[in-house]
Amino acid sequence: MEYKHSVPQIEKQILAKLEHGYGVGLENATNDQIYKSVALIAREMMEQGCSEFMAEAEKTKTKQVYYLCMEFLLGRSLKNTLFNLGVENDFREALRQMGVKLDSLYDCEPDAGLGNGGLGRLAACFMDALATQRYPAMGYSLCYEYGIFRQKLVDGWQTELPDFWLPGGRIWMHEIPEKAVEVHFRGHVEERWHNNYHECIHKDYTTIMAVPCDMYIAGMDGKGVSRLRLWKSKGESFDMGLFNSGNYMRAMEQNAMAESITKVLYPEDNHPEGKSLRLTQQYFLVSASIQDIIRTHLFQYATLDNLPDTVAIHLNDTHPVLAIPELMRIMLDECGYDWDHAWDITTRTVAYTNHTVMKEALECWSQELFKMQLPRIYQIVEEINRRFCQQMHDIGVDGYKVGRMAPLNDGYVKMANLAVVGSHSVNGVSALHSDILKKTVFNDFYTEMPEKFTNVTNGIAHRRWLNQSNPELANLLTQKIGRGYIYDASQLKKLEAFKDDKAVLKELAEIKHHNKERLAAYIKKENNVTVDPDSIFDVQVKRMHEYKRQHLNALNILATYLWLKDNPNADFVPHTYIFGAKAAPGYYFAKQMIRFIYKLGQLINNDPAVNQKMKVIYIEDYRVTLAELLIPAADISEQISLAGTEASGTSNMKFMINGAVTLGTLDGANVEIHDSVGDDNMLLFGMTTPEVEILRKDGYHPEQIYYNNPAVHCAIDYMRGGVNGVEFGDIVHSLTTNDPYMVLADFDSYQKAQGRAVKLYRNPETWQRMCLINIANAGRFAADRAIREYADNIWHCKPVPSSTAP
Ligand code: DL6
Repeated sequence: MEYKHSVPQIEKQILAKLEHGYGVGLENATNDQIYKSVALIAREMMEQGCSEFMAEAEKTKTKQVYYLCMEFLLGRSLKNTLFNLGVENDFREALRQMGVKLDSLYDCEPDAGLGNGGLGRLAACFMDALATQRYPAMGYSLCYEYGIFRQKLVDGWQTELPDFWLPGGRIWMHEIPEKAVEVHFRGHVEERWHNNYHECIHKDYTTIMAVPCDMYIAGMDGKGVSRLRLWKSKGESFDMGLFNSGNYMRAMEQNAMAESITKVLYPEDNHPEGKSLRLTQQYFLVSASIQDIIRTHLFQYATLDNLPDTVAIHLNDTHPVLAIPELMRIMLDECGYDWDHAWDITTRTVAYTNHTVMKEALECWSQELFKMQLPRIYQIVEEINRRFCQQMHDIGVDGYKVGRMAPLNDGYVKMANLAVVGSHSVNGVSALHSDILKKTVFNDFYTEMPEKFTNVTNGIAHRRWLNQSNPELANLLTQKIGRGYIYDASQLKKLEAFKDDKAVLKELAEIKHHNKERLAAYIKKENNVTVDPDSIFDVQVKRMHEYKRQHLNALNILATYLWLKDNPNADFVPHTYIFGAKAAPGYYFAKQMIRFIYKLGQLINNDPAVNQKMKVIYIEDYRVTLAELLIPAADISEQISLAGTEASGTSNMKFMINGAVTLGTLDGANVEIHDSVGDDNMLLFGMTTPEVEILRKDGYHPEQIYYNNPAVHCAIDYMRGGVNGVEFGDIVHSLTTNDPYMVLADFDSYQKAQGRAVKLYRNPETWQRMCLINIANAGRFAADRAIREYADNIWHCKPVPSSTAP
């Protein structure tokens, strides 16, 4: 597919879209109309590219990847699309000639915030890597009308506003009503013998229609394009019977209930809501997707016997795990397979990735609720459970262990157990995390079926997070090491040859400074605070969660502030601490953490005794588009979770590739970052995972640290008295009594690492060398590499052959 058009052709296309879509000429068009016209051209290019690519995949019988995930945190699409299709400059020029700035159109696009954080952003990065490497892939998710809420801080307290993104986002979607499928809920199952055949018939169910709305993600140079199919819920049809009998409200209600399924994204990260609507969403996603997959497959092959050889279905976390019983249901009830054959096909087709070891994040559903909502699926899960337990007993596994592994236990459906039982592969998302899974969460399974377990360390779409977000740095890299790294991030390693090149180090410093100026301007506009681009930009952006320990960072800031008040003439390197994070709306403690940081900012930013040296900024409504502004401007990347709690982290990789130095614990993928850059190029601190375990076992007493560490003592006492007029008793109580994430235990080590950072920063050349070494070693954290590992080791699939692929 040729995406290139001449500048006059582009101009003509835009004018045509304006006229046909909005009935306006350029002179009367709003920026929003121009944005939508350009977006539509870009979408149509991808649509065309995608159908050509899929046709090639079909012709060559290339194995297809289906990636099921409740979240795809796409952010904006316009810049990514124009960049990847290699047409950004031509569009920029065409628009310039029309008197329009392309960058101002970028700002018209809302973020597609169809996810909470790392999990959803990973899925989006993977779509890019799949397309770039020409693996035919389809993502499946839900078309939430409201994405992740917009965060508004009211005197530091998070309030949530609805994110109605569709007015600006719908332009990227192609709704295909003729491909809608039915999803059945509730009702009951009748069993009967028919022609010597045991039949299960699901009756009196409620039907919800799933309508596909397709989006596209172009790979680099557009040689592959991934499709993301988002299901929108709709009532079966308007019930005219009810309406005509005067029951207007009931008729309306039924439709509204159906549409509520995909109304809003659940805003919990690492902590699922056990609400029935969430279970409904999960089944709605998997039933529609599995039906769609089977329909497509049967159309091409007319049998499901070869499903595992031609299709890989990937479950991103446990949220879409009902795909396993759904696939079984269709094979048993609709395609006439017997259990053993259907089970063999299912387990060889499905693979599962775990994304968390947090106990509270392992999903369980009450059997009662499950049975009522999904009676036929429940029967199938019961049978999976019965056979699995039988099989384990038969090979002599002890009863307690079988109980712990069972998909049904203690009145609950245990989704992670169902995932492991029904998949051929289970992976964690960093080396450490995969190891922890084997040793703890899935140890019972690991000892019985070790061959299922593997690791794929996460990766990021480096073209978005480096080339598009940090174009100056990308230009420097291209000048020094060529364009190869754009396709093969491991080539970033070539940059290491410049680690002692003073001119290159100086250029790196200048680029960082420009990015810091850009961020400072944003902070001035949004927060009305002036920050100094010559100060250290120390950034922690991610979801607000106790295990991520933003309060460790904040406690150190408070201790530093108190110290500086006592030592006003100290030689202090100016420091700007920047935070951005949303908390789950019902997570009260996390909301208090936000307020603590916000109040700390008010205290420090308004204190003339220190505010030329320290600033604390809370960036409201952190989202993908803001990450693209913040990450390239960071000097220090805060990755300070308690060892053994963060599965991988991916912002750590984004910061690294933008030349920030990681100040972090040996947790998640930080361990591999440390392996890549070594002690000298990372600011390591804190306990290791085994040390955390030992301390827990031996008995952890945070109050002793409070009494013995003067900096901790002063800071906590200050908090007790109130920070800018607000007391934070819950945080103080938590830290000094049980301190579940061992903030105080790691405090001293954290403070020392901060001290080392400042010392190193004082010498610009030393610091820039560290930055350069981080960039040069970030290649292994590309999503392209992660996808190749999934393809080679889990999905066993190959790219669509192409004579022109780079
Ligand atoms: O794997 C993507 C991302 C990891 O980088 C984070 O470390 C991890 O916390 C996150 N996990 C989740 C789990 N959510 N649920 N359930 O978001 O996954």
